[in-house]
Formats: sequence, structure tokens, C-alpha cells
Amino acid sequence: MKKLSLIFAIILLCMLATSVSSEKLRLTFDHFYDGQAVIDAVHDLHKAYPNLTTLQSLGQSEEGRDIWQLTINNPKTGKDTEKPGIYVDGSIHGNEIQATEVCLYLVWYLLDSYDSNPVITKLVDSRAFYIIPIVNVDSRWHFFTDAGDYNIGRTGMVPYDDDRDGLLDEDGPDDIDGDGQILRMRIKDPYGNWKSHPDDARVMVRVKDGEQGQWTRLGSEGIDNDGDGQINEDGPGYLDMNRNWGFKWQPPYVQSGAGDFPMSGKVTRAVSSFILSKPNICFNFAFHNSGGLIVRGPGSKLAGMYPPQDVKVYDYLGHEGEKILPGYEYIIGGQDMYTTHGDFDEWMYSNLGIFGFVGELFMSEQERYRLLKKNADKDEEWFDGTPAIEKHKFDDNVNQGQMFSDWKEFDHPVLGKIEIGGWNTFTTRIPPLFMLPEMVHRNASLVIFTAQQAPEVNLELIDITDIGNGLKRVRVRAHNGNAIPSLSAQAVRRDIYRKDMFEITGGSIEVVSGGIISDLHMDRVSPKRNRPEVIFSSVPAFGTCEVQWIVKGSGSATISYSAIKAKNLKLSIKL
Ligand SMILES: [Ca+2]
Ligand SMILES: [Ca+2]
Ligand SMILES: [Ca+2]
Ligand SMILES: [Ca+2]
Ligand SMILES: [Zn+2]
Repeated sequence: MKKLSLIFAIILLCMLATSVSSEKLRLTFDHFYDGQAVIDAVHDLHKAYPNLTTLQSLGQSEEGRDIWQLTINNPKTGKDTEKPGIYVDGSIHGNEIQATEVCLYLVWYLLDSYDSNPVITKLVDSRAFYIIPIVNVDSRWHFFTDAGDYNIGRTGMVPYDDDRDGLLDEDGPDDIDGDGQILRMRIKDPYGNWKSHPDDARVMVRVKDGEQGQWTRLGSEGIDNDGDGQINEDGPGYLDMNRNWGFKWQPPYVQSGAGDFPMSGKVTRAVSSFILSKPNICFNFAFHNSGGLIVRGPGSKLAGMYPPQDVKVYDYLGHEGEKILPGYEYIIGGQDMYTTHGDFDEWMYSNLGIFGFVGELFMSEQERYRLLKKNADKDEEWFDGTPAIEKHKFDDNVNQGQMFSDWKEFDHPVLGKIEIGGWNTFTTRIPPLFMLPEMVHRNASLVIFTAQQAPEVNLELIDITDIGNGLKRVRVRAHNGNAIPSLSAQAVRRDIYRKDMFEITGGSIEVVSGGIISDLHMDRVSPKRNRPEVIFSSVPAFGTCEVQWIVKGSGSATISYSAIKAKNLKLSIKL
């Protein structure tokens, strides 16, 4: 009897064990992943899908944290570098936290849908995805552990003397009331520029000329740590990792946060070395917040104009993106927003010829509390696209007051009686949690749509014609039905990569001539002077590249197409 119950117990345990291990990993997006939770999530994903993923640390940050990079590739369908690569990263600005959730969701969604959704299965089998969920690992970590606010923690943790007094990071914001957040300070002042809003005392409105003031705003919560008469003048950092890249980098007096020299940040260097090891990357997404934008370069006039063929690629994907992300706008950074030097995106495109978008996640306009018409007073305090009073009503009635800490009196050691209050840490640039699932899904969908548009080349024989004197003319066509070309026009004009290579080989043939067909119908060919058996070109977006050879001899021959950013192909023919 005892034996029997023992056997039953073992059987039961085995059943339990299998039911646990066969359960699919679920990542939920009803919360933000703090520093350790992100590390756990990428490791769990790798463990749950060991055949489709590789996980590595690219090196350590300034504070010694690993920069985790996860690759999604199915080795059964080829090496990752033999497929078009899509690079996705998040949180190069550490306070722009939801960028990481988009990366995690994308990874989870692709892996979870593999095998069950044929669209995703096909995509994962034919592309390589390179994901770095957190670039600025230090600052995103601090964002969750230290008292912070939505604007703090953009920097890489490289000590920097912002006020040039010889001391590094000696006076940052302080949580002086101990509530775990850095909020705003204000002081009663009849000569101040602000007064309370008549309908909502939490909101301040700028006074009109001649009007009596009520408040002066004093900026972020803090004290004068070093006694120099200024408050919060030299906070932690300031290396802006998205101004530190090596294309037309400008020093800090031109571009604040640029660092001492291009690629001076440990993380910047580690990420760039990784990218240089994957020449198959054809598109990149770098997620930031906020604004609801799909941004392309050029970020500054120094980058010059982008070639029109590449602009067409950007426009096609950008306009589709606007439909995938309702309310988001596709814009040109340097023209429609502000000038940036040394940013990642420009380095990727201008130096490496890799297309890319910056995804500015979340529009504060979504926190509206009004009908679809703009009727707000322009003098009110606004947050991005939303007047503060509307945002308060949204918070009160749609988010049950979780977004704002009401003004409270506080005895400041230097300023005396002040008030501390304002929008909480996880607001303003960051969506309320109930909006997070849709945000991550729609943005991952734009990545997936773009990945589907990676170059996919088909090679076909047009014809083999006997042209007399023992010569045969062989014509082949490479066709790309997708929006991303096999090489960007930037890559071609700057000679960044070896071009796509068409080659004809065969035991008993001699290649007499070869070249790119410039007009198939008019039989126009640009012959190649040397080694005509090898022809270099690229396959445009939604287009074709046709080549021809004149060969002597007969028997079987092979035509091969080899590309850095598209799959290699072979065609066997009989001459
Ligand atoms: Ca200083
Ligand atoms: Ca500093
Ligand atoms: Ca505080
Ligand atoms: Ca100070
Ligand atoms: Zn950013």
C-alpha cells in the first residue's frame, strides 16, 4: 500500500513538473520593469526559448552594470548575419523608461507567437532581431531606486562639472521632504510671475502684465548642497549618450552633454562595437519618450540632404507608421523638432548607411479631458499638448488622482516657508499604466511591419539566348518586393559596404562580357571592364536589378547573388 501511494506521489509530481515546464512564459505589461526585473525578464525569455535566442552582455557601464543584448534568430534557417537584421534599443535616456517595455514586449511577442502565428513564424525564420532593452543601464536603474522625477536620469553616469566650479556633481536635486520623489518647489510671492488658477488651485497660471502675482516657481526640489548660492546646479552626470556618437560630433559648448570626445562613454563604445559586428542590420529603432513621434534624420544641417531614394523609403515606412500608431506624427528631427549633433540615429544612417527611426513614445495629449476641440487658454501651464487643468481632470476622473502630489508646506533651510508638490515621477513623459499595453503593442507592430519590409530578393532567369559564334547571352533578374532596398543610397554613394555581388561560374564556360542591364527592353547594358563574371550592384526598394553575361561554352553553370543585408541566393542553369 505504502509503495503504491509512493508511486502515485511520484506520478503526480512528474505530472506537476511537466505541466509547469510546458506552461508558456508570460510577460505582463500592467507595470514597469525595474532594473533587476528587466535582467530577470531577458534571462527568462532566453531560458524559455533557448533555440531561438542568444543572450550576451556587451560589457559594463560606467557603474559596472552589464549591457544585455538579446538576439532572436532561428539557426535552423541560417546564421543571423546571413539574414537582414533589425536592431531595436530602448532607454539610451535612462528616464525614458517605457522604451524598455516596448523592447521586452517585442521580444516576448515574437517568441510567444512563433509557431502559433504563421506571420510571425515566417518573420522570425527569415530575419535576425537584435535587441538591447536598456542602453543606459545605470540611469534607468537609478530611476527606479532613487528619488527621482520624470526629467531626472537622462544622463550616462559619468561625473561631469556642469557649473565649472572644479567640483563634480556636487549639487543635485534632493528629496528634502522625504516622500521618495523629487517634485517642484514654489514660494508665496506677491511679485511672482504666477497665480493660482481660479478653478483649480493646484494649477498655476502666468500673470498678465500689471496683474498681481502670487507665486514664484523655484524649480526642482533641493537644497544648496555646496553653499555656493545656487540650488541643484550640478546634478549627477552629465553625459547625454545620444549626443556622444561619432558622426559630426560637436563639443559640449555646442551640444550640451556631448562628452569629452566622440564615443567617450563606455556604453556608447560597447553598443557601437556590437553594431559594427552585425553588418546585416538594415533598419534600427531607438525608443525614447515622449511626444508621439516617428522621427527620422537628418538631425542637423551638418548631415546634409538624404538621397531621394532613401527619403522615399523613410516616407513609405513613416506614413504607414502614422497609421499603425494613431496620433503619432512622422517628422524630420532637425527640421521639425530641434537640431541634434552626435546622436545615435544619425551615426547609424550617415556613417553606416542604416535606415532608422527614433520612436518618441507616448503623447500627453492622450491624457485629455475634453471633447475633440482645442479651447484652452494659452497662458495656462501646459504639459506637452495638454493644459494642466485638463490633465488634472484626467488624473482626477480617469486615473483616480495617482499622478499628482498636492502642494504641501515645507520649511526649507535656505528659502524658508515654501510649498512642494507637482506631477509624480511616473507621469508626464510616461503613460498611465492602463495605457501601457496598447502603447507597447502598437509600437512593436511598427517594428514588425518594418521588419517585414526588410530586403527580400528573388533571383530569376530572364532568358538564355544563342547569339551565334558559339556565344550565349544569359540574363537574370533580382527582384525586391519590399520597401527597404538591399543597400541604402547612402551606403552606395559613400561606398560603405561591398555591394551585392552577382557571379556566374561553371566548369566549362568562359565569360566574355558582363554588365548591368540599364534598359531591358532597349537592350542597353553597361559592360564591366575587368572580371566580367562578377558584377556589383544593389537591388532597390520595390524594384529590380538585371544583369547579363555573354558566355562561351556549355554545360551547367551557377549564378549566385550574395548580399550583406539580404539573403544569399543561387540559381543553377544549363547552357
Ligand atoms: Ca560642479
Ligand atoms: Ca554633473
Ligand atoms: Ca520629495
Ligand atoms: Ca549649490
Ligand atoms: Zn530621449
